[in-house]
Amino acid sequence: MAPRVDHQADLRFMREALAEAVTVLGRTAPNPAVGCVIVKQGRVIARAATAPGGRPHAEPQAIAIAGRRTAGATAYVSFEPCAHFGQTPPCADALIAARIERAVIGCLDPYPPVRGRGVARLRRAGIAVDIGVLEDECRRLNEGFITRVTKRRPFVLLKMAMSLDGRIAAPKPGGWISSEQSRELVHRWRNECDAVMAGAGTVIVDNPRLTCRLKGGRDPVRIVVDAALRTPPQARVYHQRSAAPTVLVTTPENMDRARERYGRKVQLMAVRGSDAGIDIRLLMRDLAASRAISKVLLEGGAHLAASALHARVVDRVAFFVAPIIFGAGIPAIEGLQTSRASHAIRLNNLRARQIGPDWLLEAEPA
Ligand code: AOF
Ligand code: ZN
Repeated sequence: MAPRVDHQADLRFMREALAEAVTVLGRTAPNPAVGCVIVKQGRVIARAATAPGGRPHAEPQAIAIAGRRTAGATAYVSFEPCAHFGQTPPCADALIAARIERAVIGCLDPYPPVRGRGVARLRRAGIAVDIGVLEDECRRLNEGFITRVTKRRPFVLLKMAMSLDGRIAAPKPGGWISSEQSRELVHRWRNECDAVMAGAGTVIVDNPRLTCRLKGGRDPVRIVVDAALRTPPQARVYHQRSAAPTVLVTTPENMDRARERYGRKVQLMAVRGSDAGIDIRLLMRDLAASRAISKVLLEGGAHLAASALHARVVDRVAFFVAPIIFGAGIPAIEGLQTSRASHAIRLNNLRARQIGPDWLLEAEPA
């Protein structure tokens, strides 16, 4: 007999599985962040998330916590249980061996050895499977992993803080544009992204640290894109005490000079140039392939933002607009050479929410 389905309960327990996954975001590379909650007779008997470093996966940990009580239980998993023998045996088999009666899955895993096969394996063993509970949230949580697997590059979130008249800096340094609340949200993003990236101009003007200053947070890899080696070696980003490295990206011709100028404290990466400097599409592909970086927080400045938009590697923009007018200074995006509105970069699904005194505008390039 098929188990009784309670949609309200499904939503509630999937939300709990998502909450588990959120706690390990940014810590499970190269694997996705997955949450698993096991429920019996309406009660949660175990919960787990993918371990830091990606293994063990969420499901076997939850099964181990539940022990013998898994027989006849329902497993809520935010991401399709794996079906392949990778570095760990298939989670689908672990659920089958645990005699789970029903599995509720947030979204499918696009990774080719798994895609749809986890579900098929469960169903073949007689487990009732429901797919797509809180699907959008589950996909969004692993948008980094999904983008890396399907597009072979990281998901790129372009974040900028600007005045009401679209400036990201006044002519001279000093003072914040966005509010403390907005800046705290950015630190939450740094905590969850694999890497944070900035261009040479931003490093020169703002001298950012690009670390995560949240309690309990962890630093992303810091990436500075500096084709011409304009950033000063004493810039703060090169002198952080951090578990994560700073990576300086420059052209192959500049590698020797970079080694001399910045020493051993930074990791160097050579990426072939386009006419304007670094080929940003190549850079992104390389970050995904060589470092398993799934999600990049691109924090400007104006030129790097323009080349990322131009190269069509930006997946979402997040613009913090502050109630302040400059009438001078650096525009948010510079160098696209759009000659008329019909040639502009269009975005879909523009939405706004208030963050303290600022507004956060988010949209996806079409
Ligand atoms: C799950 N549960 O918690 C995670 C999964 O190399 P392996 O054996 O660790 O397998 C890696 C793949 O497993 C990864 O690419 C992704 O498709 C999936 N991740 N699967 O059932 C989990 N993190
Ligand atoms: Zn697995």
